[in-house]
Amino acid sequence: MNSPVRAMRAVGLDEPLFVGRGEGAYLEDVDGNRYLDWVMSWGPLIFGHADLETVAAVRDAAERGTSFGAPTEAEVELAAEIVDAVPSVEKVRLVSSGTEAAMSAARLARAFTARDRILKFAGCYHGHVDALLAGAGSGVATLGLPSSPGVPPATTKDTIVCKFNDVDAVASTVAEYGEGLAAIIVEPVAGNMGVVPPEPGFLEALRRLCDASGALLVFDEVITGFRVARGGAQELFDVMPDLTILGKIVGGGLPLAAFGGRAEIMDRLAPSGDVYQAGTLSGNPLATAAGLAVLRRLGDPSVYEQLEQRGARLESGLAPHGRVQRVGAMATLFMTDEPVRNFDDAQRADTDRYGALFRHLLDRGIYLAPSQFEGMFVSLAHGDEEIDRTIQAIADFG
Ligand code: KE4
Repeated sequence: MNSPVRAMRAVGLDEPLFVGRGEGAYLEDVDGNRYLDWVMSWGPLIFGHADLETVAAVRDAAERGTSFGAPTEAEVELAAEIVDAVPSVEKVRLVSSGTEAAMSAARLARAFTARDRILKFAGCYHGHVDALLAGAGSGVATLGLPSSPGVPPATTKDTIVCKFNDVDAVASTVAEYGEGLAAIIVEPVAGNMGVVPPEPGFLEALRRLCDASGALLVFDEVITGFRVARGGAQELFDVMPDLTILGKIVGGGLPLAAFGGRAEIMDRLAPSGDVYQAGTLSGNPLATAAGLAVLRRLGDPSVYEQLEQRGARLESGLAPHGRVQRVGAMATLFMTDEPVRNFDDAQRADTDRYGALFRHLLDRGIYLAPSQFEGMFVSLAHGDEEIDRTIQAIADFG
């Protein structure tokens, strides 16, 4: 079990799915059972499982070698695709996971501002970086307490945790710590407490507060990047961060993530600058081949028109069965009738009922995220048939 959420304990199972293969919107487990997949590897597979162009590109790349530890043209081409797509990104560094991208972006922000404090939001997840595995305390804005054993308090003492969508909490935190604040890091559309959109003005307020305090605004677009729009949430909401973290779709399902932003910030990275960051498999040729095979097709505007149509169809079908929250091709059906504006709200959802829904659907060959606090990831492989079948099965749950 190489990542906890896969264990399916959050939905009351002690035997997780073991997958044999994927194809389009479907998974097949090792016993030959077929499932309609709404997890889609947690977001990377915008064209579905075993997408023919991606598989062919990876196969071709593998025949030329799997890793060189030296620059390749594909890395430059993928960087160019990212710079072309993501409005605020002038330069980008490729890494191997979202965690590595977040860790590196945090270090870069601290170096660039010569400050240590980082403000994050309860319920937002940026990978298992020690400094960002900080849970919220009881206060409006609390100094981060380690949210896992093995994270020394010293590494989270400079992490401040605020409530998502709470502009006043952020403003008071900036007022108190402004001089020492290196960055505000946020999922511009939260996906790790279930899908929680930013309330109108929230992202703009973060931008203003960063400008006023000299802190950098970091958008963690690992999920939203290339999903809610080709240019991610920063394009959709027209709010420009100083640094952007990308993952999932950018690697086409292979281990590739990235962080990027203004050239004056990115130039601080070694070898051009003095901020150390490195990786044996950074820009790996198989991963860049997969990323390019995907990103090169996202310039077609019909991609996002289709994703929006399918997302809207799913949302309207789910609406009678709980609180649906959606942005583009990411959605969550919360087991509550109340709006979910932050992690406290999300935790009031009936997770037992969600677990019962998960098991009901799994028995009917439909694989929902094995946690209430995750999303449904619509892909271009999910057609009306898949959507309508899912809606009917949820209606049958009652
Ligand atoms: P990875 O290190 O797992 O590649 O990325 C970490 C990460 C960073 N930022 C955001 C917004 C993320 O959602 C993630 C990882 N997402 C989870 C699921 N929401 C990955 C699934 C898992 O942990 O197994």
